[in-house]
Amino acid sequence: MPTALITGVTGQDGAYLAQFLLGKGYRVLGLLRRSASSDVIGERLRWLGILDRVELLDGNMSDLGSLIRILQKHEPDEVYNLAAQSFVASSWQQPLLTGMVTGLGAVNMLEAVRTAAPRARFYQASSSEMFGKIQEPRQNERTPFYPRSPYAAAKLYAHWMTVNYRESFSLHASSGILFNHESPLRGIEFVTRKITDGVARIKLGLACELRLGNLEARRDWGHARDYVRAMWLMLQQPAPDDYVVATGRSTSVGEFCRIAFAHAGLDHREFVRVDPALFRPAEVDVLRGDAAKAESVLGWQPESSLEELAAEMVEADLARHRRLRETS
Ligand code: NDP
Ligand code: GDR
Repeated sequence: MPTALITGVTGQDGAYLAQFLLGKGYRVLGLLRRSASSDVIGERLRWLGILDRVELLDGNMSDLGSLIRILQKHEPDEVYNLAAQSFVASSWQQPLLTGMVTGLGAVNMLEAVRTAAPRARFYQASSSEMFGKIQEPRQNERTPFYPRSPYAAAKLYAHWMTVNYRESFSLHASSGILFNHESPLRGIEFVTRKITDGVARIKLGLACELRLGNLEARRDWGHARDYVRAMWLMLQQPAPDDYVVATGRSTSVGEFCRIAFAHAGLDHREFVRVDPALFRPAEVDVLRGDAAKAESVLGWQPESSLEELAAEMVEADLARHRRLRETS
């Protein structure tokens, strides 16, 4: 039975990846940072019904010793580095922490792998945010980067360190440059989930408006369940490499609102208000990925459409708010 270690296992992607790997017969270990709110830890794993099947190990991306000890003890075959301060808007408020966790945290894990498990295959969660102020209308593995936030700059450092450790120490280290991917398990601060949660509240009479920032921003949105499959495929290749993972379809925040509200039989124009306080200091205006390499080398293709994704998210938020209403 192969063993995989996932950092960020309590996040959206970590939960779906754990479910995917368990389905493939892996022993799944997850790095868990200590929290005073232990009652809500593992909520996403519980939602997927796999909390008792993932072995949670105490550690932190900022503590190299904890990472080395975990690798020495468990000798994983695959390490998926998903942990990060991942919210772009917060990275202007906490640029140093973002650099330490999202940037240096990845290097801590690379050092730990190099030291304690050099034969393990390593995956780094790189991001389309690294393209930032885009240099080409469709972004692929050869498109120059132009990060526009402390988060993106930290991810770019982690990305190049992954490439560097691959070239310097012959690690099987791959980097997935993933475009935005969403699901019912998406954090509520991210725009798609904020919208589907808002739709559910408005539909159930719990709210009368939804305040958003830049409705013109365009993103290439896919389903997280499809994207964790691409992570695994990268580590099954004989040689490590970098891959863009995207749908190739770019949609505005305003259009996502239209789709999500329409699913609940509502007209978004009646409820969405633009709040200038929610605009970012520097915006990534548009992203659209070209995943031709992932398609040809990995045989990867997305399965969910944007409409299916929005419908699944709205339904999950409606069900959640109905449950909360019944139990309160
Ligand atoms: P989430 O924000 O949902 O999850 C982040 C995870 O990192 C959580 O498990 C969190 O733990 C953990 N974490 C944060 N700080 C530390 C720390 N100091 N030590 C240990 N663990 C820590 O992110 P996603 O699941 O959406 O994304 C996964 C990865 O992929 C991230 O690196 C993200 O930047 C990247 N990415 C995401 C994309 C997306 O569209 N979702 C696209 C491209 C890249 P806790 O639960 O305790 O907070
Ligand atoms: P992003 O995701 O920054 O692309 O990073 P987010 O959903 O936060 O923003 C997408 C776009 O929507 C605009 N926007 C708003 N965003 C939020 N959060 N809240 C609002 O009210 C709002 N109104 C408009 C934003 O300005 C932006 O243009 C995500 C994260 O998962 C990263 O970790 C990951 O690397 C990238 O996706 C790819």
